Amino acid sequence: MAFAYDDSNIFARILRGEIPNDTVAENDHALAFRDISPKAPCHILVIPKGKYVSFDDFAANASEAEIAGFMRLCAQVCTQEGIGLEQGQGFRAITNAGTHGVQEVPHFHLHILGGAVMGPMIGARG
Ligand code: DGP
Repeated sequence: MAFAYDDSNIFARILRGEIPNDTVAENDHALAFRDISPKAPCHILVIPKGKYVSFDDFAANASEAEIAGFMRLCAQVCTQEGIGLEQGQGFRAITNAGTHGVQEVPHFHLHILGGAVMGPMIGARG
């Protein structure tokens, strides 16, 4: 089954400038902004500018330039926010995919969470 991208998803609308966001960093291939419902003192979402539904879609189909741009922006966010291991105390990076991953927004995004100890990796299922 192909990855079917829905142009009406909320992150597509953010990329089109239709709704505001609190941008922390951007490059040619990716955008990083604060999560509207933060789960940690620092909670940033990093998204590719291209139309990718999920991590597996992005990993399989994005160009090398898009992948490099996305990853470099993640590094920039960690440095800027002071949570990277060069200067800070670390972070957790999570991506949810599909029904079992409990993905809410169908545009690939990496959650970068820091500023406190994150606790157990996952909570109770169900
Ligand atoms: P996920 O479950 O992995 O698909 O997480 C989606 C995240 O997106 C969730 O933590 C809340 C966040 N979110 C949803 N709508 C908006 C929005 O309009 N703006 C921002 N900044 N974040 C949003």
